[in-house]
Amino acid sequence: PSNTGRVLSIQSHTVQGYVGNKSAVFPLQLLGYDVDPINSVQFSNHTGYPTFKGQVLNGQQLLDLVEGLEANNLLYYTHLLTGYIGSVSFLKSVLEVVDKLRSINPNLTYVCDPVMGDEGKLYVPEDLVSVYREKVVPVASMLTPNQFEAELLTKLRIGSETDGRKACNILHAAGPSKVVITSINIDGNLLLIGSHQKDKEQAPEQFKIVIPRIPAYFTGTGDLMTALLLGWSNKYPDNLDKAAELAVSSLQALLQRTLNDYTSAGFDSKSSSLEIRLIQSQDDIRQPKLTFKAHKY
Ligand code: ATP
Ligand code: PLP
Ligand code: PXL
Repeated sequence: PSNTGRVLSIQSHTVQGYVGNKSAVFPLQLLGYDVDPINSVQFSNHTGYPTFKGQVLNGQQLLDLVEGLEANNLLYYTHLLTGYIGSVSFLKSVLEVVDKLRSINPNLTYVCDPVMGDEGKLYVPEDLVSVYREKVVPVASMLTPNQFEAELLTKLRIGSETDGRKACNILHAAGPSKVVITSINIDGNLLLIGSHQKDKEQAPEQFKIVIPRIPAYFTGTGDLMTALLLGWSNKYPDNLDKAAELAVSSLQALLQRTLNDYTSAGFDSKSSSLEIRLIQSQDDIRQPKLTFKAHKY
């Protein structure tokens, strides 16, 4: 339990726009964390645009960077954060990094967003799914799947709140003590379900937050959400519900600002995915107004 920490964040870098490290590093810094980004790719822009150019880091290059840190005794981290990972070989190197970091700090918290797809569509190679399920989930401390990702990891079809809670139970049994399913689509609304298993002998404490769907598509929101959950859950280690209220409140204020800015510029917000107004929302990140309430089950 601490108000701050040192985070190693292995995620995408885009020159323009906010996904991956570009949407996670700044908010964590605003919340008081030292953040060391490793850029798993460097692309001109996110892959939702008509084209993109750039470079991909391979697993050996990741291990080289970590080796350099270790050689100088710079490999002490309180947290590891990972998001979108594009290949099995890179994911396996990440698993080696987890082991290495835990050999130096056995209390390392590994926050994993198992990015695989959304709305029934995979956007990673299919062979990543079983590696996440069998190798990554067991070593994660906190997991933040969306509905589709939770289904892939548990092999459970999630059609209701009850199913969402069951999926969390299955994931706890496999490893992580904290699970947040960041969005379940239930008749037009988004439902976040959080679950904290404080004690292996007891049922997890669970809660939900209902989020009205904003009629637009955003990119980078999942990455921002996981970063905020890391930041706040470390400050409130026994109150995942409070951490989620703060994270959702920040994120929703940012999404409203993003939508308003695009709309007042005369842009049709339904025509493409919107780039989040991250820098402009720094006050909402530092000091969120609690506008969303968690309901305990
Ligand atoms: P990942 O694939 O990274 O796990 P994800 O699918 O969970 O990501 P998003 O679907 O972007 O990520 O959702 C993350 C959070 O963003 C949700 O909890 C929700 O609060 C918010 N969000 C995203 N889009 C909208 C929207 N159109 N309206 C309201 N909230 C949204
Ligand atoms: N679409 C594509 C093509 C992606 O590669 C990704 C990667 O993570 C996403 C969407 C996810 O975006 P988000 O995390 O905002 O859901
Ligand atoms: O937000 C996830 C993400 C991560 N990395 C890259 C992306 C995206 C979403 O489009 O393009 C490179």
